[in-house]
Amino acid sequence: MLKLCGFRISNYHNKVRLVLLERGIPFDEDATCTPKQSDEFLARTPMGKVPFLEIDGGRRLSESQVICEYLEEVYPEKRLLPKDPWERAKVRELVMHVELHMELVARRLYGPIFFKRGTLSEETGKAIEKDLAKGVRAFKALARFDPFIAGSALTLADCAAFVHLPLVSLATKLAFGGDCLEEVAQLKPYLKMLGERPAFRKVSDDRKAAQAAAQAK
Ligand SMILES: N[C@@H](CCC(=O)N[C@@H](CS)C(=O)NCC(=O)O)C(=O)O
Repeated sequence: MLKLCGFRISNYHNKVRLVLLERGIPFDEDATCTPKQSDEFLARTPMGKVPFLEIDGGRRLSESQVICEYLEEVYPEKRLLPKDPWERAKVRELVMHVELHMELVARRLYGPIFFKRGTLSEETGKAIEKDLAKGVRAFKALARFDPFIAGSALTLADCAAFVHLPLVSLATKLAFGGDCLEEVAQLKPYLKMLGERPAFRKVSDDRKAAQAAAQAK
C-alpha cells in the first residue's frame, strides 16, 4: 500500500496527490507531516522536505517528480507520460522549466511574503524578477495550450502547472505589485479548464480547506 506523507498546502505534496487521484491509484495519506530537520524526520525524508511516499510501510521515496515517475512505471492505468520518447521528453522539459525556472525562483519570495520570515532586499527582489522573466519567456515558448500544455493529452506537466503557477502568480503580485504570468493570456482559461476536472477540483478545494484551518489556528 502507498502512503503519501506531507500536508495539503504544499504545492509539491499536491502535485503527487493530484497524480494519484487523477490516475485512480489507491493510497493512504498522512497530511500532518510538515518539514522538519529532526533526526527522526530526516530518517524518513533525507532533506527533511515533503512530500515523500511510503511503500508497504517500509520503503520510502522522496522528491515529487521521482515519485510521479515511479508511479508511472509501476501503475499502467491512465498514464500521464506519453509513450513516444520525444513526447515524454517534452513533458519532462515542461515540468523542469515550471519547477526549476519558475517555482523555485518564486519560492525565494515565500518566506518574506507568506510567512513574515526575513526581508526581501531590493537587490534580491530585482534578481528574482529578472530570473522569473526568463522562466516565463521559456514557459511561453514551450507551452502549447492545445488544450493541455504539452498538447492534446493531459500529462504530468499539467499537474505541475496547476499546483505551481497560481502560487508563482500570487507571490509576484504580492511582492512586486504585478503578476509575472499576466502576459500569458491562455493561462487563466487553461487553469480554469483543469480546475473543472474532479481530481483537480478536489485537490484545490482540500488545499483551501487546509489553508483556512491553518489560518484559524
Ligand atoms: N524538489 C522537492 C521540493 C519539495 C519542497 O520544497 N517541499 C516543501 C514544502 S512545499 C518543503 O518541504 N520545504 C521545507 C524545506 O525546504 O526545508 C520535491 O519536488 O519534492
